Amino acid sequence: MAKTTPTAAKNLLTTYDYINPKPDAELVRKSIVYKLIFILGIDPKDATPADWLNAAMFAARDLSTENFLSTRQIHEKFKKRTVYYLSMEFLMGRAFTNSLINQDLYGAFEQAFKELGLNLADISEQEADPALGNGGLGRLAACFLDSLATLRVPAVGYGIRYQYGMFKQEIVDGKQIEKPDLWLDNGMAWQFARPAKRFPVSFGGTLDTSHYPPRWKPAEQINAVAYDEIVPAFGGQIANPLRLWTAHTGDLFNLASFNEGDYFSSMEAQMKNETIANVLYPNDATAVGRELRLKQEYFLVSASVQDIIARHLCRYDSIHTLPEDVAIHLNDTHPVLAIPELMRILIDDYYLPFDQAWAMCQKIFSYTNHTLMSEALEKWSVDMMAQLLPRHLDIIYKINHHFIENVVRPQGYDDDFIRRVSIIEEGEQRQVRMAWLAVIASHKVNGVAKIHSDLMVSSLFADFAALFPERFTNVTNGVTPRRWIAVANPKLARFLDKHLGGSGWLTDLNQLNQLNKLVDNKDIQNEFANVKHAAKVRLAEYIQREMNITINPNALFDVQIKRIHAYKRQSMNVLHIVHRYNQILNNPNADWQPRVFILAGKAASSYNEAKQTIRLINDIAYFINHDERVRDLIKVVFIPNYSVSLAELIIPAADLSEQISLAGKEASGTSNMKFALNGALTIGTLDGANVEILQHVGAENIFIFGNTVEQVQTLYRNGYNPYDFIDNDPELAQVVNQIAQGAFSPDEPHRYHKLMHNRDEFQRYADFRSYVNAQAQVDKLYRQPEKWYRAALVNMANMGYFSSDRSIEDYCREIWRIEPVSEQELPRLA
Ligand code: T68
Repeated sequence: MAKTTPTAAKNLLTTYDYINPKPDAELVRKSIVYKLIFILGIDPKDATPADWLNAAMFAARDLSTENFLSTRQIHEKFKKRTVYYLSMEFLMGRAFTNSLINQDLYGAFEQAFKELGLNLADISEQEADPALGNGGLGRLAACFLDSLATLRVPAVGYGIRYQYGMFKQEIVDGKQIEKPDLWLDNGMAWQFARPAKRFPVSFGGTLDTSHYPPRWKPAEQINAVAYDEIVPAFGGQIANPLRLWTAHTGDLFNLASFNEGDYFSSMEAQMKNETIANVLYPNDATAVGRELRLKQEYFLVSASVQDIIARHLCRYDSIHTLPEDVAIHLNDTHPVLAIPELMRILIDDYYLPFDQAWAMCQKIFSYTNHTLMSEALEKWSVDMMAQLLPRHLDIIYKINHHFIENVVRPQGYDDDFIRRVSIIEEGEQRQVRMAWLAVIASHKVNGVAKIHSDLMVSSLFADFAALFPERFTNVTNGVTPRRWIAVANPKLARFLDKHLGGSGWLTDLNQLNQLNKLVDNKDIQNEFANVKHAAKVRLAEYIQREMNITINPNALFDVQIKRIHAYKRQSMNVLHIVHRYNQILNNPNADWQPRVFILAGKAASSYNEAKQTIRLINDIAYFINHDERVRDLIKVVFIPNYSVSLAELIIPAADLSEQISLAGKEASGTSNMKFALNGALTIGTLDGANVEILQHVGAENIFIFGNTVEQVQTLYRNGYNPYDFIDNDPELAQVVNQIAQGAFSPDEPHRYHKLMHNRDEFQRYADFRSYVNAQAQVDKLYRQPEKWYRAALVNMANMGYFSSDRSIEDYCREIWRIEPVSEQELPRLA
């Protein structure tokens, strides 16, 4: 295409003539109305709020498109080495408000809507929240894209455009019901369809090994078609792409059944393949091993690797320069098939010798591990892979052979060691260990918090750390202050602007440090308390409106929002709530600190224990909220359908952040950072990034409790017995018995028997007493507002380190070796 473009047209974009300088409210209003009429074909007098939103999103998209296209030009002109971030999940959250804030257009749009007799905030609420991810891992990817753009790092995100994202959660009679999430139903104005960007992805068939390289004759083929989402930098001229692939029935007639003239069965097979990108697997932290999931993973990486190579060949005429031009990052093991896919293309299509292709791969790939839990480690059966991806399996065997013979054996390791590090796990059913493949192929492997990276090296990857000690590193996670303060908590943003002398903190979060000087100032404490109170009122109104539950904004808001999982111990939170309830009934006239317990989160649809936990929370909420003896001293609220946009509403309103996973199990956590950044105090274990938050805020400003990793391991080693703890703590025993015997489920007394009397894999009972004691400290501090708000300010002041900008700088320096676009490389504005 490019070759046929006339020279005059080629130069059009470099001049920046169209949109810049920045539009005022009048221009914005005209643009919105224009989009409504001429793009959407809707008469303004008939337009619904959703129509206005779509029109406004088109108008806003226009304003970042020039940056988006010129960024691409800069990258090409200066041949910028680029990082490609491959992830099965991107939890971007709503795009509209974020794009207005990042481009400093919020005021103009607000005014424009005012002139139209509409309210920008209400219109923004119309936007669907694209939930193309499960939880922390997907949201981390979204924070990273924001930071990559803002830091002007040449980067492309690659993911899947699931037609159905994370399911919509409804609560019916206390139970989770899953409904499809129709995020595309109102259109998706923010994405560009790229019908011309398509790559064939093949599956199945046979491998003819009588040639070298062997010939893969696939049985099925489908096209991956791109949609590009603009990721605008904050305040800058840069915008990077997030490229999401959909599956389309191809016009590829080289398949067996077409050749045999069996049109309908061929079409049927193709239609089945179109379902590849239909739905996100809602399994957080559990491997599923389903064929469709393997197909999805291959679909993502095959399209992405082909695209990366095509982009490279636009700039360079040789495939050999790929490692200088390209870094590919694997977000967990889900995209690990990119390794054998790149090998396949280099060997089969470019005729590179195995060793040369392998050396290139080892320069190109890096991998982040997000969990040490064995049930979450991806393994694919050799049989399934042989069926679906015979050439890739063949390459994996060759990689394994090369690794064992050239790396392991020469160092004198024994057969037992070799069995442990082999990519192929032997057993009744042979399995491909994806994490092993990732480690062997990558030049860097990182964990997501210090404690996690240390454990990774001493446990999961200990054998590999002996082989390649320099390969392992840590990059502690971070969160973007643009979304988690500017978008989520505008009042806090104004507060910070005022006391930090401008909005520089938004791109240099260490400036929050200056707050340290102000934490004893009573006026500032009060001002912050007012910001917090306003956020609590806003959340209380939502809860009143949506759930018809009245909560008191003056109570302490105690919040645990995250996926429901046994290791995160929502049920330990429940033990404390019931214990507190008992104490209040025993001693109704004591001076109790009123609390609202707020929980939210989804349970994987096949995870029974997590679903029972949701039901327990709701049963207890119903029971306690209706017990008049408790008055307003405890309220329990389970907010349905947790999402990024709900997090934006809840986090600013939290006083207390519950980060209570069993030590050693939560790789990092990222909501812990968002809460502290919004001035909540943490009650938490020495797990994940809590450990580093403690180091940054100081022990007086955080409530740490529970066993350490070492203590947890000792308990396991000695044969952990939950009754050692239940039988020695009468108050705990009372709580366990109440729940197990139906005090909160009188219609079905045994409903929670199993949940309470299981083997307590995550040692809730061992940590219970220490947790309850820490909760008493929380009450005590909250009753001294000066001390509480001082501590809250100290937390905020010391969160600079937890900006995703810092994480991305670490990745660029230590892992990807990527330079951002410099000031000089930016085009000069007309
Ligand atoms: C999370 N992992 C970690 N996994 O649990 C959390 N898994 O500690 C960490 O802060 C975060 O990653 C970012 O590093 C996940 O969220 C998943 O969502 C997931 C999805 C599919 C399969 C397995």
